Amino acid sequence: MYVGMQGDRKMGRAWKIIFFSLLWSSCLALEGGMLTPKESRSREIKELNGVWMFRADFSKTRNTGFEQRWFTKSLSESGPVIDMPVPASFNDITQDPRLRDFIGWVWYEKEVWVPQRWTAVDSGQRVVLRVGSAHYNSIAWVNGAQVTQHEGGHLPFEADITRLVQSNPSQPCRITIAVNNTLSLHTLPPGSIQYMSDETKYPAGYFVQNTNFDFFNYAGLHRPVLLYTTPKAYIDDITVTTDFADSTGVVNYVVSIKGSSNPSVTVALSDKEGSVVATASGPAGMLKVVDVNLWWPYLMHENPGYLYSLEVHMTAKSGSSQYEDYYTVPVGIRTVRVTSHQFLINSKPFYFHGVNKHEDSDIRGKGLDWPLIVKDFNLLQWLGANSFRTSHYPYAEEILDMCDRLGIVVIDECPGVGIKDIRSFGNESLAHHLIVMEELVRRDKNRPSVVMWSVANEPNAELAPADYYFKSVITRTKSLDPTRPVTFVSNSNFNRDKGAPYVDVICVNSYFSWYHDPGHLEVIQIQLNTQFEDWYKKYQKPIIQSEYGADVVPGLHSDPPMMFTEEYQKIVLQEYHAVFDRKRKEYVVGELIWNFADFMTAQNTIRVVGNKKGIFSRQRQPKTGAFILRDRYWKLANETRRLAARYP
Ligand code: GCB
Repeated sequence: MYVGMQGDRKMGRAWKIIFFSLLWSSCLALEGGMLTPKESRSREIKELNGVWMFRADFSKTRNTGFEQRWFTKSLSESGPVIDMPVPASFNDITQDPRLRDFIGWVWYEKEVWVPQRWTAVDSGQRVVLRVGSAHYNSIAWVNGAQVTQHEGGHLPFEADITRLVQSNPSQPCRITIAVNNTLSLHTLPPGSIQYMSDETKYPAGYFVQNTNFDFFNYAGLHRPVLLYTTPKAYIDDITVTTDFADSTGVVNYVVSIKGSSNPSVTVALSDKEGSVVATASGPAGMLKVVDVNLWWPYLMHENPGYLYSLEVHMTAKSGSSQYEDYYTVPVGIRTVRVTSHQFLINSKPFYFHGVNKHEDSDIRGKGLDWPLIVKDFNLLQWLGANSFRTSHYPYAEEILDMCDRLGIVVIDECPGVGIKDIRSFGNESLAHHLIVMEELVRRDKNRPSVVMWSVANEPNAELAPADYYFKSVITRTKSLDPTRPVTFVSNSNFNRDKGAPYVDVICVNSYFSWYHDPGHLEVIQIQLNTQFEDWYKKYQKPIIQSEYGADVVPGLHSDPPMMFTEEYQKIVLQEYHAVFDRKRKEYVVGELIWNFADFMTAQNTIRVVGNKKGIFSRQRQPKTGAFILRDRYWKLANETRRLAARYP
């Protein structure tokens, strides 16, 4: 194989990446990996989705469940229970407004038979309980014994429950999960409880939860809960980084094994047709792929989202037992790089023409729902969107799997939204933010669709402590993953933003003619132009317009346009687009509409049953803005492809 001069240099870079990957796996503070549960020759899964027993602890202290130890026996024995679907938010399932707006501990329980072949003491299996996400604080018990606790929604957690299920194989296994949606100044997102002590106005003990973010604080078991097995010695984590030189692809891998001190590891990379294209042995190494099919974004190539499969095979001996484990990870071979004015994927300029989303829908709230997921990807493809930001928290792994396969590019955002209070910039908050970034990187590090991490949305970045705070979070994220750029999304003044010096790409939100100069469409172009010039002159970094838009109550019309009508949103979009078209020739590298679809918020005077800035309604029907964007995105896609063809 001939790689050539430039290629040799790139191979040097590849070894550097292996080194970083090793460093990366060694500097993680979290215990173990968090590989997505998958069936294989050596692994089985049992999904626990469906109807669970449920009770909200309406007691004054919200603490009765712990005082009465509800986890020690069936929930139905300690009081009344209702049916609750999992996955789903609990808020919109019943007709009870107290449950919709509930703050405190809710209790879920499910009894499950664990197959005998898992529970036999000599089965050689581990049994793991996995929760895809639960908002916000969670504690899980199995047969009354606490097995784990986790802080933070949107990211998975798990517990090895082998001993518990093997010690009682003749009984069904009782899984109890308590979830508390109370936010504090040190949670992500932050929030605070306000007690109303004036008894002439409020009932005794009355409190509300205040937040600084614009979406409903849905809670519950939001993503699948499942049991899965691995052999006792098993593949705990895999880290893959990729590169290419000319037509040769490079896949660097690091595998970590648990349960054995001298395992043997082999890896085989297969193409889409299932033919093995490279093999290696050992826990870390480099694979070369001749005539590589790169992973390309949707609409940038006729074959986007090309995925190889890396099958990792481990064998290990422990005493007289022999263990074997298989795990397959999809691999998209691609590079990401940022210059002073471009965002490069596979060395070609990439322009983000996409959306911001929410995990949000009628009835389910933030619960994972396959029909909704597939519908949304159909709409994204119809729209010609090549990207989205996971505003304002990590989305389900199931969604990111689709992005990897379809070539939809992702800015992966952590739940750092609404960090406004100065007390949320102290050490306690920072320590938690670092853990969350580590959990996020650990979960999504191998995904080709993820091209950038976003550590926050619209924090109060002008405060003095924001400097140290963002320097720490961004530096840490870069050390966890040296292969991807890092950003956060700002709405601060360009001159006073203390976090901006540390980001690789400037992401700016603005709502000209909406929150500023409402009703004055004529000021958009001049203000947007000034915004871009200010940021670019100061930082010389590529800029993404990470939010812009206007609320529309579907079906409201007015000409001349008035706020909240379809015509008004249309003109806002067109005025923004005129400026994007000038600036994308210079340093603007993307535009993400706020928002893909209408979504639920807390009730207040500026929201009409939720935020209506969607270009689709909450039920995913298009507003006029969707057609404006569709025309534009398909045109932009053609241009990006033409431009890519011109690039070496
Ligand atoms: C923003 C926020 C987003 C809101 C949006 C709005 O700047 O980042 O969470 O929903 O504005 O519509 O107000």
